[in-house]
Amino acid sequence: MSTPHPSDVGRLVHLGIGSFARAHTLHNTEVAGGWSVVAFTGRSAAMADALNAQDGRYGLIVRGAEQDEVSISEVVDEVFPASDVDALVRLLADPFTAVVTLTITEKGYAAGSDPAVSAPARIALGLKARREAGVTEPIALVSCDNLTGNGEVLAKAVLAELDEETKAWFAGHVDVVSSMVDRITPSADEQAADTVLARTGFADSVPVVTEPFSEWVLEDSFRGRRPEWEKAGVQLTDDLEVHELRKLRLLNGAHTLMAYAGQVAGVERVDEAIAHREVRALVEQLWAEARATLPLPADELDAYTAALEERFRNPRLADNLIRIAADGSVKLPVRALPVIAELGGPDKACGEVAAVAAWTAWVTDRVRGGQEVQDPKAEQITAAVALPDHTERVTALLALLDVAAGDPLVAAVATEEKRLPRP
Ligand code: CS2
Repeated sequence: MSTPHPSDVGRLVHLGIGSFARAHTLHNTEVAGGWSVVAFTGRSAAMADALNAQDGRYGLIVRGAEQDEVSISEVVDEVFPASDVDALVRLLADPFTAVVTLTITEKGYAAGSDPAVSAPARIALGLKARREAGVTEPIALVSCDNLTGNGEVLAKAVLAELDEETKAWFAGHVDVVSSMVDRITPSADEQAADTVLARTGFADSVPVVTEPFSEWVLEDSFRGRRPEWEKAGVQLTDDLEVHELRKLRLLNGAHTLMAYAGQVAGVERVDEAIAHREVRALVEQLWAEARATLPLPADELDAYTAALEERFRNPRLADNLIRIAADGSVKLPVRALPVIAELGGPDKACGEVAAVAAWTAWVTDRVRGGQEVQDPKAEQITAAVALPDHTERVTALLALLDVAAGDPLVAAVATEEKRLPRP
């Protein structure tokens, strides 16, 4: 395979090149320097055509509360559509490839055994080819998705697709690394391309808009080569879990609550949701509950939530709630349900219950209003929402989150749904 961006250090293959990866993991890899990067798209192949047409370059607009900083990234050498399984297999069988990073979203880890639609199944084919090629260099698979223990989830998904021989080879040759990634990256607005052109002279069809804040914490478990991400301020740790839980429960948990409660209350963006008196009160409640489950000092948590609030209030970021509302059936079981369980039930976790109730209310409003819900369980959601009885509908929706009909959460959500702020 040709490497238009020659590197004698190593190659990183990225799966799922959306805006987030370009704002965060790939940007950090560029700052670390020296690595060749080849990327694969998510489901839509359009990003491959768009980026290849501009030699992998893209404009990165870092949008602070007062101003934009604009730079051009040149980290990506080549982009393939996800459907090009042969290209991935060739790259993974090449000893020069030492790291695979993934931003395939939460649902990507449960995509099954068909390599055409499942990244874990494609990785399994690549690892088999790597073993058959006799490669002894270790390769690291790094999950960068919002899941607790994302490395373990990835390992399980890949191992489930491996043949016996490659499974036996896996432990000696593959490191699976969990990581916590954070940088709020909205969908780029229509003016973003003009901004890149005006500031840099580069005509970009796929610019990225992101916030100034960026954090990446990785498990320190690489046996092989990896980019020197420390140069970009990335942290390596032996205790990732606390970083993951803090971010998933405080940032993503509040995001999910605002995404649904905000829209139900009639607002469209994160900055509007956090400024909405009643939605904000729910966020405060959720934070108070989630904090109680985190083994961190109070002053650290105070600083973290204060910083979050400032990030959410960024008046120029224009982060639409609809972006965050996608895939609720896979996000709530990670962000809200474990807190409710750890606190001992719904009556101890009103803010978290509100997040779940806001989801049931939002999907109901949306489907009944004739609009789509983007979710891997969209069909089941539509069927549940058709139930006319209030409790039956809530019961059917919560069943999609694996909450049993007799669970006290069902009654709590049915009650809370009626109390949510409305326009
Ligand atoms: C958001 C995340 O889409 C979502 O559900 O909560 O994309 C969030 O913006 C990132 O995790 C921030 O790092």
